[in-house]
Amino acid sequence: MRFPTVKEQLDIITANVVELISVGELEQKLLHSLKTGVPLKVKLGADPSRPDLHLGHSVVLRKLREFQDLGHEAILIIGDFTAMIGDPSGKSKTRPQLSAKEARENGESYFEQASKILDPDKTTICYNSDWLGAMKFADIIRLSSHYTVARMLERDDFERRYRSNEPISIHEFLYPLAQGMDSVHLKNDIELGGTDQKFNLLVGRDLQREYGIPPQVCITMELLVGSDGKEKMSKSLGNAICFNDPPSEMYGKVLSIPDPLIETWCRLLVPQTERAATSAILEQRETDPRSAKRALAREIVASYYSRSAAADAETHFDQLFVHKKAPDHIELFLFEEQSLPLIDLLVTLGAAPSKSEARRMIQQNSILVDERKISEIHEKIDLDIEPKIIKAGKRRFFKVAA
Ligand code: TYR
Repeated sequence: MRFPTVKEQLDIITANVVELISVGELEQKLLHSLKTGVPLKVKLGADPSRPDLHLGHSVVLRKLREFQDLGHEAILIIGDFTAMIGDPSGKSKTRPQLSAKEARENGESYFEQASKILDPDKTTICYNSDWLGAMKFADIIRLSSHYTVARMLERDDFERRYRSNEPISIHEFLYPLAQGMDSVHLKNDIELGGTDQKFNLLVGRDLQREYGIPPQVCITMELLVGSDGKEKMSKSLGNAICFNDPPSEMYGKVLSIPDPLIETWCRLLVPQTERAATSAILEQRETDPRSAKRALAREIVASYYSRSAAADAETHFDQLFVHKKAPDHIELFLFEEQSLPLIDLLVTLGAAPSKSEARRMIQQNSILVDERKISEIHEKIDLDIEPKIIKAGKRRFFKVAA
C-alpha cells in the first residue's frame, strides 16, 4: 500500500475541523511519521457518565476513524477516574459524581458502541484510573503547581460561575489537570474533542510541555445540533438519535429534522468516503429537501447497520406513513379471554404504562382497532381466532387474537 502524502493526509484531517492548534506542528508531526514509519498517537477521551452514544458523539469518533484509516494509532481513553470528578465544561453546576463500579461498566458499553465507528482491532483502549488512581497526594501537589488560579479562571464557564458567586469546588479545578495528566502519561501527539473541550485540550498541551514532552496538537470539532434544530444533541433533551436505535427509528428521526439542518448533518454525519452520496444530498437539498432527507437518512442508517437495513427501514417507513399501511410483521399476542376492556388490553400489551395513561391515549384518539378510531374509554374488544390489529400512537402495532 502507498502511504498518503502529508498533503493528502492534511486534506482529510482538516475537513470539518473548527480549530486546529497548530497546522504547522501537525505538518511537522505527519512528516516525521512518514519518514520514520512511526504512526502518530491520537487520543480521544470520554467520561462514561452517560453510556448511550448518540450521533453527537459520532462527529469526533469519525475523525478518530479517519486517523485510523490513515494508519495512525487511535487511543480511546475511558475516563473512569475523571468521571468520578465530573467534567465541569460548559456546566453551570457541579456534576454528580459516579462510583468506580458504575464508571467501569459504562466504559465497557461505551467501547462496544464506539466500535460501530472505530476499527476495534486497531483501537487501544485504556482506563485513566490505571494511572490517575495511582497518584499520591504529593504527585497531585506537584501537578497543581504547574497551573495558576488566574489561568483556570480564564475558562469561560469558571469565570461566569465565579463572577455570579456560584460555587466552584477545588476538585473541579483538578478536572482539566487530570485530563492533561492523561496526555502526559500517554505522550500522545494529537488530542481530539468537541469545541467545549478546547480549554481541557490546551491544558494537556501546556502540561506536556511542562513535563518535557512534545506538546499535543489540539483539534476541536463542532457540537452537533439535535433533531429539533435548536439545541445541542443530548439524550436528556429528547433530540438525540442513539447508535443503538433500531434502523426504522433512526430513519424516522432523521426524516423529522428541519430542512436547514440537512447541510450540517450531511457534512458531519456521512462518512467522508461517501463522496457521491454527499454531493447528491447537498445538491438536492434546496430543490427537493424531502428526497435529500430520505437519502441522508439512508446514509446514516447504512453507516450504523447496512445498506439493506437502510432500504428496509425506508420501506417500513413508507408503508406506515406514506401508504398508511400496517407493517408486514407485527407481533401476535394470544389471549384466553373472549373479550377484554381496551384499557386492560393496552396495559397488558405494554402499549401504555398504566391504566390512566391508556385512558388518556384513548381520549386523545390515538388508538385504532382495525383502522377504527376508538374514543369510548370503556370499549371492550372481542377477541377471536381472526386477529385484530391495534395501532397505538403513530408507529406501534400489535396483533391480538384468542
Ligand atoms: N473531558 C472529556 C469529556 O467530558 C472526557 C475526557 C476524559 C477526555 C479524559 C480526555 C481525557 O483524558 O468529554
